[in-house]
Amino acid sequence: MTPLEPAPLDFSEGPAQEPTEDVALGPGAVVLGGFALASDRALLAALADILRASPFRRMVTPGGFAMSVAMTNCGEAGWITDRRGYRYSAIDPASRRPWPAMPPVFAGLATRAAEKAGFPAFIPDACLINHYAPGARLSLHQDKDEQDFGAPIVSVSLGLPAAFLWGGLSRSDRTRRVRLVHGDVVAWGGPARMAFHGVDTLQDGRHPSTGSARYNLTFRRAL
Ligand code: MD3
Ligand code: FE
Repeated sequence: MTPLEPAPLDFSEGPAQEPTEDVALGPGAVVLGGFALASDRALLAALADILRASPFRRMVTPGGFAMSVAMTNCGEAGWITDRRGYRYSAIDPASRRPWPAMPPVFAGLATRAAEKAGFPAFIPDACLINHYAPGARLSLHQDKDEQDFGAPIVSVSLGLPAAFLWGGLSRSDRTRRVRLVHGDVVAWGGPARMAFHGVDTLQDGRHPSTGSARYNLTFRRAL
């Protein structure tokens, strides 16, 4: 091919998106850019199966407000909130059945990401699945409903991009905005485990794999 000739278009294989760089957010927190890209189809197919048994629902906070983010879970334990408080439950209160099992493609990705981030032998027992429609947000909080803060947390972003807010160990510490795109994986542990964090209001958009939605899979050791 002569140098000035355009490359032929070929949609038959290869990534639709180039992975971004890995970035350390600080001690114990790293963004693995595009780490989930190679598994995105398998992750979304497994998610569709989970949703048949335990659909997304907007849970109510102890204060009585419906969250803007819709949630479901898979694994041995699922994070829930209602008027009685925040906690983990082995039973989906909507189906009154156990949460769907954690698909091997979910657990395998979480273990490999944690390993790459320097947290070996991470076996998650809980996966909270968040659904953001445009306008949804998650206000600044700490994840502190788990038994053992020694285990890391792994989060997988799918679909529309979001601005992740990354703070410090006090609520009043200043926050950094970190853009997370489809396929990005973040692992947090050690000194970063109790950091305040949130997700800014999701902007309108369309993603080829998810339409007008962002999904986040959060893998934790809850029990
Ligand atoms: C930083 N979800 O569900 S996990 C949540 O994009 C939640 O939906 C985010 O925060 C989302 O609780 C992604 C990001 C996360 C999780 C745990 C952390 C960030 C963290 C623990 C310490 C520091
Ligand atoms: Fe959180």
